[in-house]
Amino acid sequence: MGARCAPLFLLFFGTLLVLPHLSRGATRYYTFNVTLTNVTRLCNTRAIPTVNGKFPGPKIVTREGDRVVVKVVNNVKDNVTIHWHGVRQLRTGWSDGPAYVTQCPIRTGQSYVYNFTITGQRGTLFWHAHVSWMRATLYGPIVILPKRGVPYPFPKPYKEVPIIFGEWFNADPEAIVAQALQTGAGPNVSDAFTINGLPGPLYNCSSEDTFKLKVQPGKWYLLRLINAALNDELFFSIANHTLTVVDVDAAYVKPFDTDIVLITPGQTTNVLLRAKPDEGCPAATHLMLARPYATAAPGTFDNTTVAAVLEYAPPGHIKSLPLFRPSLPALNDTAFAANYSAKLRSLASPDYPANVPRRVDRSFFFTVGLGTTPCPANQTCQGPNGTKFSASMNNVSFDMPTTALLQAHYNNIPGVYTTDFPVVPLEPFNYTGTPPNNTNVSNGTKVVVLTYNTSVEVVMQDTSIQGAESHPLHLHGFDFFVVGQGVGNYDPSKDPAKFNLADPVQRNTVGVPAGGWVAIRFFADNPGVWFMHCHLEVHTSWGLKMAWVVNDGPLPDQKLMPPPSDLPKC
Ligand SMILES: *[C@@H]1O[C@H](CO)[C@@H](O)[C@H](O)[C@H]1NC(C)=O
Ligand SMILES: *[C@@H]1O[C@H](CO)[C@@H](O)[C@H](O)[C@H]1NC(C)=O
Ligand SMILES: *[C@@H]1O[C@H](CO)[C@@H](O)[C@H](O)[C@H]1NC(C)=O
Ligand SMILES: *[C@@H]1O[C@H](CO)[C@@H](O)[C@H](O)[C@H]1NC(C)=O
Ligand SMILES: *[C@@H]1O[C@H](CO)[C@@H](O)[C@H](O)[C@H]1NC(C)=O
Ligand SMILES: *[C@@H]1O[C@H](CO)[C@@H](O)[C@H](O)[C@H]1NC(C)=O
Ligand SMILES: *[C@@H]1O[C@H](CO)[C@@H](O)[C@H](O)[C@H]1NC(C)=O
Ligand SMILES: *[C@@H]1O[C@H](CO)[C@@H](O)[C@H](O)[C@H]1NC(C)=O
Ligand SMILES: *[C@@H]1O[C@H](CO)[C@@H](O)[C@H](O)[C@H]1NC(C)=O
Ligand SMILES: *[C@@H]1O[C@H](CO)[C@@H](O)[C@H](O)[C@H]1NC(C)=O
Ligand SMILES: *[C@@H]1O[C@H](CO)[C@@H](O)[C@H](O)[C@H]1NC(C)=O
Ligand SMILES: *[C@@H]1O[C@H](CO)[C@@H](O)[C@H](O)[C@H]1NC(C)=O
Ligand SMILES: [Cu+2]
Repeated sequence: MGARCAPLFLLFFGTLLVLPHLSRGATRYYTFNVTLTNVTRLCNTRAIPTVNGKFPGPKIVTREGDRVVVKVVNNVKDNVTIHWHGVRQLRTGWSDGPAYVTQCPIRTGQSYVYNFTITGQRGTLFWHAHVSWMRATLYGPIVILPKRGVPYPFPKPYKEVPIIFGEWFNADPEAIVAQALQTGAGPNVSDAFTINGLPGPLYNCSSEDTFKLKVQPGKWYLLRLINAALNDELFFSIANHTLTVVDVDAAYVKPFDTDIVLITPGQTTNVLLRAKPDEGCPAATHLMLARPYATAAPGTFDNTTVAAVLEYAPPGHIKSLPLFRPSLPALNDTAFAANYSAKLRSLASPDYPANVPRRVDRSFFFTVGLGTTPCPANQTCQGPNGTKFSASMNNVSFDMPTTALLQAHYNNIPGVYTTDFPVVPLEPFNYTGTPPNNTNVSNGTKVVVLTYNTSVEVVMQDTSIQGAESHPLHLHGFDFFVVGQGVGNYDPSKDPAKFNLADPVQRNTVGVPAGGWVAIRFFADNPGVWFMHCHLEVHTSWGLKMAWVVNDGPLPDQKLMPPPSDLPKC
């Protein structure tokens, strides 16, 4: 091309084609100052760890293709790390955040710069602390807009609103988990759920603390739902409004309408809400409610209901208007959960293809569930039958190392982990039938090592050893495709024939069905050490976690980056 034509070429392709798809993203800088801040909820004031004094924490707004740089300064007495939940972290595992997996904690008075790009993702994710139960108060939204000039594959919303669910404790969550791990019993449950940090009018002493969403008749709203609760999957519904699900875990889905959303801790769901047109809009206040989906015994989980308010602008006199409440499924409605999950499909369009692994190089079968460990000598324990609660995958309860796994991997430090995580259960049993009489689990710091770009299938099977329960399993460093799910025991001779390899939902957290199984597939195309764990924090604390080590590939852009110079030391 002659020089004469170049400006025209640049103008044409620059504005119309090159900019949206090939332009370098912007860099977004943030400082997260972790400090104690007095917050009052349910008439109870606590000095809680917050980021920049905000609860919930600040929203990160970015675009696909951007770089995000966050300097985290720890000014509380506890150790802190921050995890960018769902961000792929391609080759930047040092910025992933789980304590003792990819980094040592940021200690009091220290700081660490997280530095990563957003690649191939658009929608909603969130950030949260990833050490002990610090994420109880340290969490906030990550909004990922499409690249500049690229539209949503659905009507452009008039406004976008994060709706982040949390769990409020009147006591210090760190003391609660410490006590539970000491006694072996289940931890005290939370005192309220929150929407954008507020418990809403259905609790004692909290009606002032209600999130209100003012909407204009006829307009479209994009609600970015995030479940940042510690220990509970949630049903969510808005009275008299149908929601259209368009995106989960920062990947578009085939839109579908529903009155009720189910969202596990670690999941996000973008829904479109159309405010009623003027004519169809009754003078009324519509409650948005969320409460748990759980099959555990009553008393072992917080079964309360959080409420927020949808009100039409200009506001009427709210108190005198009729108040409509949505109805939610029963707390233990597993059939609803199964039907809802089955509706989620990847968009799988030419612009947003579903790159599902069709062949499988390595296939794994992991049991997930609760068990026990014997009470140490000289102690009395308050878990089942005088034992301590434990939790495991393939009967291995994960022992946290004291050196970060990624550092051990990168620097070839021996003795930190072993590479013998079982590929299948060592002692098969009827996983969803009468539990075996020995419920004791083993322990270790065991990982699975994968060659770069291996295509992986993992079938995760719930166990009924301490009661069948849904476990939201979260994989760091990857999105996976949910190719199958079912009730009872997975049948390797029949079930794979029913797998969906065309448009399975793509996500980073999936509920392993209570008394059932789920099959996921992914390409191990991200070198590093990647945590996989239940996102019910109580189960993670009990050991329901493991890690994948993905080796470098042969090419320069298939290798883990070197560690940053300010990486915290153990
Ligand atoms: C963090 O916040 C505390 C309390 O507001 C303040 O004293 C301190 O200067 C802040 N530090 C940074 C690095 O912003
Ligand atoms: C919280 O409030 C108490 C009582 O007013 C006060 O003593 C304490 O210094 C406050 N803490 C913080 C972190 O602001
Ligand atoms: C973030 O990482 C990029 C790529 O490694 C590097 O060029 C840049 O200097 C880093 N930024 C900061 C603030 O560390
Ligand atoms: C709103 O929903 C409630 C039940 O949740 C129902 O009783 C009421 O009639 C509905 N109102 C309108 C205007 O649809
Ligand atoms: C809710 O929890 C309370 C206290 O933990 C318990 O007494 C009650 O039976 C539970 N309700 C349901 C419907 O499970
Ligand atoms: C759900 O709980 C109710 C009340 O506790 C109980 O009657 C019912 O059998 C449970 N259903 C399932 C499917 O477990
Ligand atoms: C148990 O108690 C005995 C007697 O007090 C003591 O000698 C022993 O060290 C204790 N064992 C443990 C594991 O604490
Ligand atoms: C409880 O533990 C005792 C002693 O180890 C054992 O004999 C008993 O069978 C156990 N009961 C149950 C229900 O597991
Ligand atoms: C497993 O246990 C369930 C429930 O008791 C039973 O229905 C099923 O037949 C058992 N499966 C096998 C393979 O034994
Ligand atoms: C536990 O089960 C095994 C195998 O099913 C059996 O051999 C053993 O006797 C049982 N032990 C107890 C204490 O019931
Ligand atoms: C882990 O297993 C070892 C035996 O391999 C046992 O001595 C130890 O008590 C177990 N630790 C926990 C926390 O269960
Ligand atoms: C914080 O982390 C360091 C490094 O791993 C560890 O030595 C220390 O015990 C931790 N402090 C607390 C309060 O957990
Ligand atoms: Cu779990």
